[in-house]
Amino acid sequence: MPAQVTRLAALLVVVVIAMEAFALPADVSATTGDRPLVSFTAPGSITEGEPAVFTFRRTGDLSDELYLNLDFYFEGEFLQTDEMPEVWFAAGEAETVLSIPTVDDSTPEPDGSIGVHLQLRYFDPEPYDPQAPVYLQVTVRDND
Ligand SMILES: [Ca+2]
Ligand SMILES: [Ca+2]
Repeated sequence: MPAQVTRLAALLVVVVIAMEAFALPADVSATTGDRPLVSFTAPGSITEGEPAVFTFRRTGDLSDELYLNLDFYFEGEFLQTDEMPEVWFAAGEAETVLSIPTVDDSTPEPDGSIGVHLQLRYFDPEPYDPQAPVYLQVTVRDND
């Protein structure tokens, strides 16, 4: 084998070893510091009468319950109730769902929206980091 090819092969081995040294275990890349990461999803729109379903997921240590810090923004007259429930992960759960019911009335009206802002929580007892996007808005379409 020509000397240049041998040197190139040796260099490639060094590069591969270096890349492995910098590769992060999967569970480290999924957390920021020691706080768990929380993310959520929601449909872009629903029709009045359907629930607006927000699905939250967390990574990291699942052994404790984790309460979420949420802000709500509403536009239009679609809600069954203004009282929004607490949302939390039970111990051992990686996923939890917030389902906000809407009313199928008979009033023609403009489309509205339900927005949820997932806030950071720095401090004990249950700190976590929200993962972008931290604000999701579901359009509520009128059907009258
Ligand atoms: Ca209706
Ligand atoms: Ca309506």
